[in-house]
Parts: sequence; C-alpha cells; structure tokens
Amino acid sequence: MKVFGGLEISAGPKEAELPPSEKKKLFTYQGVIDGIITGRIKRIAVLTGAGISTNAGIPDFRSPGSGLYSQMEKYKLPFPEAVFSIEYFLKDPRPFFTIAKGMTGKYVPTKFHYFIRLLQDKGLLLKNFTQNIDNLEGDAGVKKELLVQAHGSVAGAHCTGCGKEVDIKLMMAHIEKGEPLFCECKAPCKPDIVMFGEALPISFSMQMNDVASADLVIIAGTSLKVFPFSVLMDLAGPNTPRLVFDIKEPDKIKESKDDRNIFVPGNCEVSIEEFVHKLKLDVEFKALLAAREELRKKYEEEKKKAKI
Ligand code: CNA
Repeated sequence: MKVFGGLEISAGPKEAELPPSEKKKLFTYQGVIDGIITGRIKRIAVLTGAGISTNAGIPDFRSPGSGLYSQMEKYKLPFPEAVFSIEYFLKDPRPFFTIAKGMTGKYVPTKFHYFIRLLQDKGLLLKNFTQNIDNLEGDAGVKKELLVQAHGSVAGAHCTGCGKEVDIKLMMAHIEKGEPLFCECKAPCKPDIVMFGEALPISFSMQMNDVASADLVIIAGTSLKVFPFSVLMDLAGPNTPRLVFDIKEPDKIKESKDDRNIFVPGNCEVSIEEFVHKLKLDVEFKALLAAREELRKKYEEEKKKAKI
C-alpha cells in the first residue's frame, strides 16, 4: 500500500513489466492509436485541467499573460494563490468574487470535452478525473458516474460558517455583480468548489484507485502542480502509456523521464482533432460537434432574450 499525503492507495500495478523492446513499440503515439484500434486498449482514464477549457474562453491559472495568476497584481494579495485559498477567503472574500465575476456566463464545451464524450460513447472511458469546476464535461454529456470532479463544481453553494445550503441563483447573482454573499450567521457563502486548504470530496479518494486499472491514461491541459490530483498519473501500471496533451510540457512529465509518457505539444483543441482522425472516428466526432453547435445557438438565443 502506498500513502500519498494521508491518501491510501490500495490498488496498484500487479502485472509484470514488459521488456524494453515491447515498451518501445507500445509507448509511442502510433502505438497508442494501434492499441485503441485493435482493442488492446479498452479502458481509458482521462485526467484534465483548466487548459481544456481555455478554448471555451475560461482563463486557466498559470498560462503566462492570459492565466488568472498573471492578472492578480491589482488585487494586492499576499500571493496570487490567496484568491483561491480558504484561509484568505474567510478573511476577505472580495477578491474571489471580483475574479469570479469575469468567469460568469454560459460557456460552450470545447472539442476536447466532446472527445471525452466520444470515448464514453465508444465504451472506452474508464473515468474522467477533472480539476475543473466549470462542469463543461457534464454539459458535453459525460455521465455523472464517469466524472470525478476532484475540485468540486459551481453547481451548488453553501455557507462557510453554519453549512446552510445557498440558493445557487442567488450565489450566481452575487458573482455576476462581483459582490460577496454573506449568510444570516455573518459568514461568507461560497460555491461548492474546493479551495486551497480544503479537503477533496470523498468521491475522489473513493475512485482514485480506478486509474490503476486503465490501459491508457490521457492527461490534458494541466500543469500537474496541484496535489493530490497530480498523484493520479502515478497510479497507472508499468505497462500503461500516458499520453499528455499540453501547450507546454508539464515539469512533472519532463522531469520524470519515464518512458510511459508521450507528450503531444500544442493547443489540445487542434491535437485532439488529429488524434480522432487517426482513430478513424471522424464521423462520430462530427455528429457530436454538430450537437455542440445546437448548444451554442441555444445559449446565443438565451443571451438575446435576456437583453430584451
Ligand atoms: P494550470 O496550472 O493553470 O495549468 C493549465 C495547463 O493547461 C498549463 O500546463 C497550460 O500550458 C495548459 N494549457 C492552457 N491552454 C491550453 C490549450 N489550449 N491546449 C493545451 N494545453 C493548454 O491549471 P491546472 O488545471 O493544472 O490547475 C489546477 C487548478 C486550476 C484547479 O484547482 C482548478 O480548479 C483551477 N481552474 C479551473 C478552471 C476551470 O474550471 N475551467 C479555470 C481556472 C482554474
């Protein structure tokens, strides 16, 4: 049994490690494609972060220039992460509400979200573990039972003092105005997202060991800097390739020099189309993207109506 920061990992790789010549064939981009096409790869765990939502218009944390941390100077915080730390939020929730204001609105899931949905439709999705709180995976049709929202989501809200449930519409109205919402007990209310310093939902520790049974791990749009999410990839077996889609190779991947890692550089919105094409799944993917256009139209209509 391995223990990572108090989290017990009971499952673990049991199979014997493949010889280097086999690994050389399997741990390549083409090896992964062949593995999926031939049915050798049947269970895919997808680990995602803010980078898969930047194409929907939601900024990530750490991208230089566009990431939220690079816009933090004006808030005069002790350190940029403070805006998402529970300790700071309880002292002063205003910076959080100000920054959250810029993130409200209806966002359309990206092609990468629909790729996860495609894996689900093909019976290949073992689980999607996401750090994202925007629920775009759900909006793209990924089923609740296959989605682990490790850092919570903005679908609900509670008081940080008495724990009372807060009407989400009231919370959203406050976020839209950039004004903190306080409970009758005087404590600030917060959407059900996990801030730095808070425990992850129990669903995460209950399901994290599933990664050990994956035939392939896909990692996308995450700097892998947030613990314990960053540990998930370590749970994959010795013969499980890890395909990493990111603009910038995460330090953890670069530094590990592990031959299971296959890095696909670039905008994941573009790389994923190419990957789908190589898998010969263009027709199914196009149908999902057509459904996405319907969703986009629906949101535009709603926006127009709200203006009248
Ligand atoms: P991060 O640390 O900001 O890293 C984002 C990663 O995505 C970086 O490695 C970027 O290079 C990469 N990236 C950005 N755009 C693209 C793109 N188009 N294609 C490929 N790669 C791209 O974010 P992490 O998710 O690693 O950090 C975890 C935090 C971020 C969690 O606590 C989240 O709750 C939090 N977060 C979530 C959202 C959201 O829900 N959309 C937005 C901002 C922050």
